[in-house]
Amino acid sequence: MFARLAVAASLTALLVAPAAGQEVVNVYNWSDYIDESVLGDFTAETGIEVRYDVFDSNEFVEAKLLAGSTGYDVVVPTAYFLSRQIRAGVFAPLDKSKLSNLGNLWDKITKETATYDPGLEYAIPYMWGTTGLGYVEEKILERMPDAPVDSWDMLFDPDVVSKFADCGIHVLDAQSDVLPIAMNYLGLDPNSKDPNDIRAGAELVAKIRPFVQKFDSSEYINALANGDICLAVGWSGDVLQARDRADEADNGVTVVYSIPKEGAPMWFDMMAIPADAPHMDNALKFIDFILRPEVIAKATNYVNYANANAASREFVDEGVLGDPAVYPPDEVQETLFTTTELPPRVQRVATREWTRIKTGQ
Ligand code: N2P
Repeated sequence: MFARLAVAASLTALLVAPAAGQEVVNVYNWSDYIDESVLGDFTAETGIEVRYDVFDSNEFVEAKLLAGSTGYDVVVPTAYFLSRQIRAGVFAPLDKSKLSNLGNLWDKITKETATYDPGLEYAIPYMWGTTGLGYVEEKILERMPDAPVDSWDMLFDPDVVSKFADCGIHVLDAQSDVLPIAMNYLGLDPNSKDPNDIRAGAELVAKIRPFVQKFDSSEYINALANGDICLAVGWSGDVLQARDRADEADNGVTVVYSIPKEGAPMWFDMMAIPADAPHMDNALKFIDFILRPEVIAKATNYVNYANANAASREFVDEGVLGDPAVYPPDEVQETLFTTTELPPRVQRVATREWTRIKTGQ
């Protein structure tokens, strides 16, 4: 019996572990953020196996990175978090001589990411997007035919949001998105570092807390697609993936993504290499592969997130490239805002407020 178990265990090990001597790269990325065939393509070409893990929270990744020895070779935090992680010494500077495809990047986006990592010294933009509203049209209109779907009133006006509590509302568990959205709605600077502004934003969110079913950053994709919830504060591509899943299921659910007219966050997720990465060279090969126009276009076509690769445009499906929810037109872009990290003292206020909101206190 013992011997049989031991054989079974070693067989399992064979299935998950790479063959002796096989090269690997350990990648840690957001959930629902790649076409998995991209990983297979990389292995087929390089012989390097991709071990791919996913997360759905910057705070969670940051805690791991700060503790060190993650074993990851490539990690994809949001630029807002990345800047302080760079300062904390978490990442290795990129050896640009090994990134032959850098020239494909889109300067419009790298100008934005320069705020967080000037000169792309530590990180390369992977995808970018916005944070807005996802909703199930049928359920919303049934409850409120003139629902202000182009406004954050959907979330912050108690007379409006209360109408949707019964069909299910999820809000991202991401304070660095939700508090600035609330501050912006109040007419405050969404990038304010004033603790009083943070508290005012938190107060607004706390008021609508009773109507929120769950703070969640990944389940809402399927929940929207199945019509299990009717409203979410979500990330652009996630909501659009929900839309596609509902279309495919042909289940009578129409999912729509809206960038509210008052303005919404625009953010950038960046590929970086931990300073203690076990397979530094493979990490650079992986990042350089992702920088190829046809590779990142394949990912964009699958996840409905805009990338930062100008050369990829000719490989991005017309429907995706022309979708204003993926690549917002200029007049919408003007309403978007970016934010930068809070000083530690203010961050502690935000973290405390967020916990208070989530626990309903
Ligand atoms: C992918 C979410 C990525 C957006 N599911 C968060 N920056």
